[in-house]
Amino acid sequence: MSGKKQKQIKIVIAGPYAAGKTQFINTISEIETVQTEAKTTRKGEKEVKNHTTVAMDFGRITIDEEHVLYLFGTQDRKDLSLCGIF
Ligand SMILES: Nc1nc2c(ncn2[C@@H]2O[C@H](COP(=O)(O)OP(=O)(O)O)[C@@H](O)[C@H]2O)c(=O)[nH]1
Ligand SMILES: [Mg+2]
Repeated sequence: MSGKKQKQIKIVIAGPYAAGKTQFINTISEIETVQTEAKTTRKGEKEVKNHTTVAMDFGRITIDEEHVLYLFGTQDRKDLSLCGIF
C-alpha cells in the first residue's frame, strides 16, 4: 500500500433466514470473519440449521491498492432488529 487512504466500498448482504448470507461472507472474505452465531432453538428454524446470526456478519476483500470492499451480513432475528436498520 502506498500510504494513500483506500476508498471504502460497503455492501449489505440481506435475505431471509438460511438464505446463505453468513456462508457467502465466510467463503469470500479475505479475513477471518466477525460472526455472531448462536444456537437455533426455535421450532421451524432449528430443523433447517443449528445456528443463526444474532447481530451481523462482517468480512473484507481488498480489491486493489485503492479500493477495499466491506461486507455486512444482516441478522436473522426480527426481534433483535438493530435500530430498525436491518
Ligand atoms: N446447497 C447449498 N447450501 C448452502 C450454500 N450456502 C450455504 N448453504 C447452506 O445453507 C444454510 C445457510 O446458512 P447461513 O449461511 O447461516 O444462512 P443465513 O441465515 O442467510 O446467514 C447452511 O446450512 C449452509 O450450509 C450453497 O451455496 N449451496
Ligand atoms: Mg447468518
